[in-house]
Amino acid sequence: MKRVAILISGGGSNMVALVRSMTGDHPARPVLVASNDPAASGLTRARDLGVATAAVDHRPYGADREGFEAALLDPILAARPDILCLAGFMRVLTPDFVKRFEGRMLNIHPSLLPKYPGLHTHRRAIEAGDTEAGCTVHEVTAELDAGPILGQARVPVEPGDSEDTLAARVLVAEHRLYPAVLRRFAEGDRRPLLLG
Ligand code: NHR
Ligand code: GAR
Repeated sequence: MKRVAILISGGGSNMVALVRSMTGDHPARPVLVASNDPAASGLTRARDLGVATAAVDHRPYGADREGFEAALLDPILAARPDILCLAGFMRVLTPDFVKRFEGRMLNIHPSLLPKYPGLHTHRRAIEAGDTEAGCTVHEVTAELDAGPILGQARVPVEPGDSEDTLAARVLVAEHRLYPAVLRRFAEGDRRPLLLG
């Protein structure tokens, strides 16, 4: 059985989708949900689902990303994860942190990479006049949102979409895509999964 730790920063709806998927004949189980924000509502949702949680506030560390990551690493290493899933995790990770989990760390990003790495993806898609948007699960490498693609799901951009309406439609696709990719990844299958 693979052990999965999930890093969040906010509401954790992707985390909930991942945790709920890991039952029965699934090859993995959730062992930890950790957040850089002690107030993240996803932590409460994780506890309600019976998953251990940890919080390390990044703010006292200021520009000291290594210090923050060293503190975050303590509960992660104690949980002995085989796989680390970023799910709405909002802190860029240093190359040293990424190296520790090389080939074992996934992220879900709310765009059809390689389009729109980084932040404000929905605004950028609408401003560009795109008729299609979506989400990508990729392996995390030192370079932001640039690791090997493990899966993508597409959704239409509707006329009159705002950032919020598009984000909500993409989020529904995220909840389908991420559990499907994690299951395959835990089984050792890294071929890209293309949905919708
Ligand atoms: N770290 C590495 N090295 N590589 C990746 O691919 C990563 C990563 C850390 C997070 C998620 C990512 C996304 O899916 C992710 C992928 C945060 C930022 C960011 O600029 C950018 C991309 C992602 C997550 N964060 C600001 C920072 O200074 C803070 C922004 C905020 O708090 O709102 O870290 O989009
Ligand atoms: C999701 O849309 C995720 O793709 C995005 O934040 C949302 C988190 O929602 N991630 C990023 O923007 C990473 N920079 P959730 O907390 O409900 O899963």
